[in-house]
Amino acid sequence: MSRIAVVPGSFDPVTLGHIDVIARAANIFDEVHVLVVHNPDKSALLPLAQRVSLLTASLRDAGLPERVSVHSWSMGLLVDYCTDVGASVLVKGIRSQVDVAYETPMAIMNRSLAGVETVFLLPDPAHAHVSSSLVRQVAGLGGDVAPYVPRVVAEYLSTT
Ligand code: COD
Repeated sequence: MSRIAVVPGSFDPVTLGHIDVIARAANIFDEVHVLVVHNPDKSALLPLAQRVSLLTASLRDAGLPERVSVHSWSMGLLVDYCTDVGASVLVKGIRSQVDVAYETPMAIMNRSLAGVETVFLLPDPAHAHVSSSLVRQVAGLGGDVAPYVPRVVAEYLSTT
């Protein structure tokens, strides 16, 4: 039986930290659905469709296999998406104790709601300080974000 994992996120925008976690997930699971989720707690910089398109181009440029696919979700619980596509695992990246505190209650809730387990992956230390919010801040203040994001994202941000 093929094991499907979902890697969810806001990806606003996708960073090299995200790509690292997605590549690690692809090394473990048969199929990986990278899910761009509308997070009502955050006001997004990029529209959902733009985030999907930058993520798709970034994964292609990173040479990830076709069993890694990009989807979007804005209709309710994350575990409903997992149930719909037959995924039993969510994959999250853990950069710090702050991520642990944020992700732990959600992981327990998702297991309780639908039996979906969460696997936490540790990042490459080279990307552990990178977040979409810092990238947005640096780009907004005119700094160079090229070391932290895929090439297509750096190009996109430099023209907006
Ligand atoms: N290195 C490693 N991992 C990283 C890095 C990095 N540099 N940057 C980000 N990550 C990880 C994050 O820890 C996270 O796991 C993932 O990548 C996505 O990060 P973001 O910032 O794009 O996305 P978030 O944190 O805004 O998450 C959005 C979600 C919708 C996934 C989240 O809010 C969530 O799981 N919501 C649950 C909705 C739900 O169903 N709630 C009810 C039951 S809990």
